[in-house]
Amino acid sequence: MSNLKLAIGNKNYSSWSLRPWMLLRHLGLEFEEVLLQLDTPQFKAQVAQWSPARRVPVLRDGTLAIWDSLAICEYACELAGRGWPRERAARARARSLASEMHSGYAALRGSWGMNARARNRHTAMTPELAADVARIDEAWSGCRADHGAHGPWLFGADYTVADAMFAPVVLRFLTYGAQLSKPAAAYVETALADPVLREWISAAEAEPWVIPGYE
Ligand SMILES: N[C@@H](CCC(=O)N[C@@H](CS)C(=O)NCC(=O)O)C(=O)O
Repeated sequence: MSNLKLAIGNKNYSSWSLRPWMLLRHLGLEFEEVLLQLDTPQFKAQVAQWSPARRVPVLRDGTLAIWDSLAICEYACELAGRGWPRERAARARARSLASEMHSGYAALRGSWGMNARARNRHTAMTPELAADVARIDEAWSGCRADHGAHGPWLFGADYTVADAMFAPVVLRFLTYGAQLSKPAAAYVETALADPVLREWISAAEAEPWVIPGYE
């Protein structure tokens, strides 16, 4: 029996939670999911019992707490013995992309917040936002050009941390109608057809909570 428990935020809004959730599911690691409702009076007290950083996501493995999405992804890869590309150069590239996503794309995050159930939202395009979208398009297209012959994901046949880190971006592009190149648009199609991501979206659609500040 698994000792893993993953604390997440609302599935509609918590982009950071989606990332390790996707990876754990794709790696076939069993875990108990605990949803802490964001923006509620009880959230701060609840999350403090899970993580010193007081944010979700947090993974508990018995008494061990692992917080921050990328650290959780790394831990999951250690448990599963996979999750990064097998080949060293591809692995380095996947780590670079995952880190770039984790630390960058401020304009994208600021303008196009994840809202898994929202469609046909429109915002003014700024040069910074356009640059973030173009950079992600370039990154995805490059991966698909180099690894597409081996399978549908960024690094071919296997779902990796890089795919998980970009999962919320796929949802943002859907919500806000990003204009993408053919290879990048095809990657969005692949990611949206993934039954694991579909399960998350369905759960987000079923959530009764609306946080006006995130809408
Ligand atoms: N760098 C962190 C970011 C985590 C984060 O900002 N989580 C948000 C929800 S998506 C949160 O817990 N917000 C609650 C708060 O700030 O009180 C990660 O990668 O996990």
